Amino acid sequence: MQSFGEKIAVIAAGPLSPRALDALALRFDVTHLAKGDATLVTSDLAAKVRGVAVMGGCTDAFISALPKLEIIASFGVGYDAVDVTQAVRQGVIVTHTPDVLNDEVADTAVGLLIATLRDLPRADAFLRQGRWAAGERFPLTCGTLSGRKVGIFGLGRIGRAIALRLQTFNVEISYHNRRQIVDVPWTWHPTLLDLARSVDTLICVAPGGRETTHATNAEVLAALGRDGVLINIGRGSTVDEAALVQALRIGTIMAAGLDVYEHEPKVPPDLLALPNTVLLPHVGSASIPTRNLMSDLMVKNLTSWFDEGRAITPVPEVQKHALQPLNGIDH
Ligand code: NAP
Ligand code: 8YV
Repeated sequence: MQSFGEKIAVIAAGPLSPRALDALALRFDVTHLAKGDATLVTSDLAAKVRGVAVMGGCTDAFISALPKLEIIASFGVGYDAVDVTQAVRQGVIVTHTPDVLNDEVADTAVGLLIATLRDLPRADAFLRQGRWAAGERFPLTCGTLSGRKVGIFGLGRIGRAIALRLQTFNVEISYHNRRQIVDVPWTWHPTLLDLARSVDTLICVAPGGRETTHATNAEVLAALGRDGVLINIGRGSTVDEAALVQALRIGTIMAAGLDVYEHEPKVPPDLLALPNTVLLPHVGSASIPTRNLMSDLMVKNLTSWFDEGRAITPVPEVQKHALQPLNGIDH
């Protein structure tokens, strides 16, 4: 039983920033765990923890090991690593950090697209190696953004921000979502394969999870054609990495720019060895200002839940439960 003035016990799991940990410590009795892993939950934690702040995953076993748990505040907008099914079963709210990172991730996506088309990392390396100064010329690139047909897989918050940026370039834009959006000027395609057949550049910014696993497969890649470029800024699981390696190796598509991978932080050696890839270490949102906004929103979800009885940014699956029951009566 919690006595007056006693801090609520929460677990901070994963590599959360000092800013997040300090903010949590002001308000809560915090135990920092390396990750959301059931084997790290002691009986003392099981008996008292009511909230979790997490960067990374929360397994079914971890959630089940915390019978008093009310809320999981996840750092990041994508929450495919949190077992929401178990959370819902246990009546636990899950929150994430949407919107505050849209601009950063969209900027990174456009930067990655141009870097991939124009071979910018290799041009930088060429200069640093002294080859320009020594009289060599960096080869002209096959790729150019101008005149491309860009398809966006996942025209949500971030996808729209990418499309709005790309509107100012000389490109055609279309997209695939499960549902057509009525208030956008871009062409909708009912399947990802239809989209891929009508474009030469595919930007994946769809969430991970069962429904999108390996959605970008060999057939989709082949449909992009020999000038095809794949950019993945969503989740690594949405692309069949083995099929991508093969498509890049034999010239089925021209190039790929990736920020996310199937088994992070592992990147297949085959992908590393290919010259027609630009590979980033999952840095889509990774600026200090944006990570601070994400961190603050994660913490606010916890404080709002315990102070005011409402979560600020619950994930869609739990939205109807995102208010605390009043006097035992559910809303
Ligand atoms: P969002 O607003 O929920 O947008 C996701 C879009 O994907 C929606 O338009 C949705 O439309 C579509 N979608 C979902 N499931 C689909 C399916 N099975 N088939 C086709 N379309 C589908 O999410 P967001 O805030 O833009 O974030 C998108 C994702 O980006 C996150 O989930 C995360 O994985 C990733 N992300 C990566 C980074 C990074 O650092 N690289 C940073 C932030 C986010 P419908 O519901 O109509 O299908
Ligand atoms: C974060 C992300 O890097 O928000 C997301 O879905 O992928 C990134 O912004 C990630 O959540 C940190 O774990």
